[in-house]
Amino acid sequence: MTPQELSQLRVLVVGAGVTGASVMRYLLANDVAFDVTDGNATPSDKVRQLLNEGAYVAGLDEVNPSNYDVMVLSPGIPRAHPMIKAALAAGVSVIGDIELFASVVKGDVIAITGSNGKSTVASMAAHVLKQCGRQVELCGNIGTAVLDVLPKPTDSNTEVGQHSHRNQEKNSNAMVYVLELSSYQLESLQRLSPLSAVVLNISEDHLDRYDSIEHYAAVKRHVYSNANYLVANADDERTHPEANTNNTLWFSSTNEKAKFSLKNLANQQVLCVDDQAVITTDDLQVPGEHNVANALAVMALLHPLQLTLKQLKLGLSSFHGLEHRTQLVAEVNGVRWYNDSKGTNVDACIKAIQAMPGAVVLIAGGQGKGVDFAPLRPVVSERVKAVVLMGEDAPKLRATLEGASELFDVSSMHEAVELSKQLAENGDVVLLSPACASFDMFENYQARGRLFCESVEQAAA
Ligand code: UMA
Repeated sequence: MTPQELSQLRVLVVGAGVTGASVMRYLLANDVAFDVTDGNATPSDKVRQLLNEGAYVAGLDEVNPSNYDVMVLSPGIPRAHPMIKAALAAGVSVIGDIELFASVVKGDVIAITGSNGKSTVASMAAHVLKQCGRQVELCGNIGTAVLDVLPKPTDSNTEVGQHSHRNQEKNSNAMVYVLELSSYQLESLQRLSPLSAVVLNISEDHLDRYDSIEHYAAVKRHVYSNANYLVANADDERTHPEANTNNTLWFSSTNEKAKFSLKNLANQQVLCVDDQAVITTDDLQVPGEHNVANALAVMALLHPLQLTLKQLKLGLSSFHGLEHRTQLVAEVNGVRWYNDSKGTNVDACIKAIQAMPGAVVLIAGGQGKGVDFAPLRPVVSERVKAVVLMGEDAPKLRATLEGASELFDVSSMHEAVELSKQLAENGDVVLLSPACASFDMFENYQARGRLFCESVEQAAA
């Protein structure tokens, strides 16, 4: 829905967080009138300034859906919310910010979703492109709302309001938008036409919002609709598109027959495109097998942009990983401390433990989002000498892990770090990888990771 179309309609922005504020800025810049609603009783100063002449409806339940034609829904608010259900039943269009972005974006879009690794893959892809001198915007679930990176309507050489990237003459320096998309964002999306799109993997997550893992996977696979190239993980069936066409690009870290695969060449593990070597695993700067799969996914996603093998190698070998993602933060008295605060589900936590170089003292817990922690048990019993538990779902984790390792309970990050310091010996690793969301104790996973790093610094002093 373009700004021109929106300006004829009665618009409500639902949610006034990062997404809502960016939607308001976009509507304001395009002269579209709107109202806003949020669960907060009063608007923040920032929201008040953006509101212009619109109304603020405190509480979603206070909204009368028949007052609106279109609602722009923030991803954290479920479409099953009673007010949204009533709006849908009354024929109101309920769209997300990605839909607004899709209707005006010019340039190539690369869309990335999956349960784990999406921020790493999106950042790695953006890094490789930047190393090649391409203009890149990295946005979406990773933190910068997509509408905030679009050129403003007044910027020269940019006509916002047309949907046309593929038919345009190709310009090697056209903008590439690398989008990290959550399942929540995909729920409210109809017509994004990415150049390439991937579902990296599927594991249990967000089962407080979906009734089954199949339902969650189907929402993720929605990213393939209208994609020019469909990048799929041959090792994970739930990522496979419905039909395998010439435009499906397969990657695999276990099957050498995949187009993008890991091959054993002259006793070296090499990431390849068909039979052409790109980079050895030793030259990747990010640890663990899952990062081999992430790098293969990046190679497949960027394939349509026709980078040279040398460019790919240079980009991949100079990517050092993300903050809060198996990030080595300190080494004190032979103990290495890793921050994996972004490990917000069970699968991410398992991968992080497996990527660690020594016996692990694990700090875990928070909001488990209704998932089953049982898959953690084997790896904890094999690799983890002690688990320090915190947060809302600590009792549930304790019940699952009882007998698999030594278990301890703490009530703050500071306490978790102090106790871990006593438990870890020379050669061990202390890993914060909570397998849970952070919202019970922190503003977000970044705040949790920062407090961990600060506490480690204090403990080391
Ligand atoms: N709100 C309500 N009622 C609700 C839920 C929220 O009124 O039931 C209001 C809150 O008062 C708040 C606003 O809605 O004012 C927050 O909206 P939101 O929860 O949609 O979050 P945003 O601030 O808009 O941030 C969102 C993403 N958050 C979620 O999807 C939960 C951010 O992803 C994303 O970076 C940002 O848009 C920009 O695209 C974060 C996330 O946690 C990292 N994502 C989840 C994940 O990765 O697991 C999906």
